[in-house]
Amino acid sequence: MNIQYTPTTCPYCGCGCGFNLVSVDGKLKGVEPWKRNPVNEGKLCPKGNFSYEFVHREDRLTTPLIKKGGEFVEATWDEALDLVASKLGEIKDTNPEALAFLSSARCTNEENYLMQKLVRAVIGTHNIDHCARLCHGPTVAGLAQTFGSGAMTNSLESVAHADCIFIIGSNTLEQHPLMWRRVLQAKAKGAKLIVADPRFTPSAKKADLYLPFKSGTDVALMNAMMNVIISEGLEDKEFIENRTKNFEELKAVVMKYPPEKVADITEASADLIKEAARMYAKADNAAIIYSMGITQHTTGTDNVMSTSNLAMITGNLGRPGTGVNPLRGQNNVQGACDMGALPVVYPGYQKVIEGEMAEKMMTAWGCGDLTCRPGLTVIEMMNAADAGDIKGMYIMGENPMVSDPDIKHVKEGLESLDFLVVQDIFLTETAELADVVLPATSWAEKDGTFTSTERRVQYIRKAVDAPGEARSDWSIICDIAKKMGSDLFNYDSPQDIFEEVRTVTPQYAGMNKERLEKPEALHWPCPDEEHPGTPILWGEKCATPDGLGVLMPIEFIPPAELTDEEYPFTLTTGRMLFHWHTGSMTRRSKTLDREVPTGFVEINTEDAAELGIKNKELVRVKTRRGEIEIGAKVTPDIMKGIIFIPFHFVECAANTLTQSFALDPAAKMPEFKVSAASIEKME
Ligand SMILES: Nc1nc2c(c(=O)[nH]1)N[C@H]1C(S)=C(S)[C@@H](COP(=O)(O)OP(=O)(O)OC[C@H]3O[C@@H](n4cnc5c(=O)[nH]c(N)nc54)[C@H](O)[C@@H]3O)O[C@H]1N2
Ligand SMILES: Nc1nc2c(c(=O)[nH]1)N[C@H]1C(S)=C(S)[C@@H](COP(=O)(O)OP(=O)(O)OC[C@H]3O[C@@H](n4cnc5c(=O)[nH]c(N)nc54)[C@H](O)[C@@H]3O)O[C@H]1N2
Ligand code: SF4
Ligand SMILES: [Mo]
Repeated sequence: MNIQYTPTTCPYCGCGCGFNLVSVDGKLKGVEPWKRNPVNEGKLCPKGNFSYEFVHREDRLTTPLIKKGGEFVEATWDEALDLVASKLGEIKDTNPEALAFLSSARCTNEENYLMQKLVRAVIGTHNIDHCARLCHGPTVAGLAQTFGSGAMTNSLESVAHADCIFIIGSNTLEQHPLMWRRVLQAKAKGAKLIVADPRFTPSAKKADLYLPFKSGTDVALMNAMMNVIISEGLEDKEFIENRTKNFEELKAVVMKYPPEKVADITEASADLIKEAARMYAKADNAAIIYSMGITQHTTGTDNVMSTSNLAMITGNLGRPGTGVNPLRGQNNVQGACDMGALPVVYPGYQKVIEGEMAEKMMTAWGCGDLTCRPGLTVIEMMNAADAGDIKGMYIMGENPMVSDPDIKHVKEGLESLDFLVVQDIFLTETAELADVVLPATSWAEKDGTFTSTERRVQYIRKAVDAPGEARSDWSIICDIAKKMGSDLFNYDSPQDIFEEVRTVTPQYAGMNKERLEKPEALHWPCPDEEHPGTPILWGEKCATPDGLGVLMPIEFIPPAELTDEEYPFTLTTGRMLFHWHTGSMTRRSKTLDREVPTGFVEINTEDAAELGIKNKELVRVKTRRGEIEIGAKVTPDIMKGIIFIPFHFVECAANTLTQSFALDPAAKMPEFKVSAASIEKME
């Protein structure tokens, strides 16, 4: 019997926990703690614990598939790759801008790097994006304006040193469990916890102050908190004077938002707003944690900038236990952004519109002309597909048929393409629509790096062989590039690719193999091999041209779709502990699936009583996009007038109901957190 322990990084959330995968005779049997890992110190949440369960599933994709006469037929790699290369080549020769690519926050840095290099240097467009668009796009756009760069300012461990933690729009306990452990460590040392959320979530239940408020009113709420802070002289005058600009402009706006007035907009109590403001402002070190409740709005970027306003006027930046901490979601969404799997930036956030950057990348890659025209974002790609402007799409490791807003519209878009390639580990709802399906290896079957929410770059390591003929994403991309005539994709290993990443990504330049192999790993920016890495950002100055933090005066703008007589409820959507997004992995994990086998709609007890809806009864939820049938979960833990549906379950898909017509102007984010809906009993 051959037993092996392979130290690796969790494939689920951005906390980036480390553990050992245990294999016996080449098959995964379980996970064992990796106690010296500084992120999680041997602890794991259920998803990490059972992360091995989907790997050896019978229904893994094991061979390439080509659709012939409406049916999938097994193909050899040569047949499949020749077809992909020739179809992409055909469309490219007519118009490279008619091709669009979705890269993947589930894949490694090396794979994302190669995908954007293929798109830019071989295809000749910047039409590449990924799920960050539907996630922390507003964080990248918003914090770039206020701090000069958009990433979590502090490390996870740093939060354990806070005296007050303000969580807004994050259900940290369920969605970032090993970050939540740091919150509990701070609480054990006496820190006060404030949670603002329309739902009385498991995280909110542990709060010293729970502040319920209506979805889509975050700017008003935070303006009111700043109104109280400034009116009561609780602001940090020295920090404002020395480290920021625009205070008077900000003050003029927030003075228009007294808590009593904001109580009407937000349905939050004015007294609680005042109490929360005082608690946050009076703490020596106060940290803000936020996630999708802040970003998934047409005002996502505004919401993000409000969090940084709040931190800066109270001087809560650049020290342990402070900062603005957007919790990045997917295991490698930070890395996919860092690698430039975005339509506006090369690796390291270097802008594609700047001619100088194009020159730099042309020299580094040794390729021909690179365009300076920014590419399309996720939602724009789907709209362009529907309009016939995008003819071919390549989707690696995403499942938009469940995760994108307004699924009916997504389906129309994907079906009107001339050619669709999907590269995944399972035959997902999206893969079913493809012309060619390419079987990829999972995280347990390959090497590479992931970058976690705290900008920590960590290795994943191959523990077992891939099933059948499945191949790693990086080697598939290399072969397609070669078949399209490129000689810029000659790599022997992920490490080989990473060495190139370091040369073009300034934040990663100092990360050599020897340094990354230590369990401490490294936080970017790490500009050279002597640099220790940067767990805490903006200690002395921000990354803005003059080093000052920019306070942004922001007026409240209501959500795009408001309730009316026909659709009187505000529908908000999100996630739960045991499931991951479109369920492709967690619903194939028997232990996790047993916990929560299908979806539900949360409705407040009083609302349910008025409509005569009983717990667990099947109800119909409708919006202007469509309707679903789903079981009711009657609970006092959600505000009146709000309903909540987790988006993991295709049979009652929340995204049948959400809308994509209105986007955040800066980040192109749809409004996943607010739709006008009706809910009724079934006849
Ligand atoms: N178990 C599990 N963990 C995950 C994931 C998963 O699928 N499953 N996904 C990962 C990913 S990619 C991400 S991005 C993160 C997301 O992590 P979170 O953002 O924590 O998750 P969500 O459930 O989308 O939303 C968070 C909270 O926002 C609240 N909310 C709803 N509307 C509003 C609003 O208008 N304002 C405010 N302030 N709050 C509102 C919801 O009630 C919810 O409690 O989780 C990551 N971790
Ligand atoms: N209504 C609503 N919709 C939402 C959200 C919401 O809160 N509400 N949240 C949004 C957010 S924040 C996010 S991040 C998105 C997530 O949306 P997606 O990224 O589409 O969701 P996943 O289910 O994580 O899809 C990842 C796919 O990658 C595959 N995969 C896993 N590992 C590998 C690999 O190594 N290689 C390859 N090639 N494939 C692999 C999986 O099988 C799966 O099909 O959903 C968004 N959609
Ligand atoms: S907290 Fe996140 S990274 Fe850690 S085990 Fe759970 S899912 Fe994995
Ligand atoms: Mo996300």
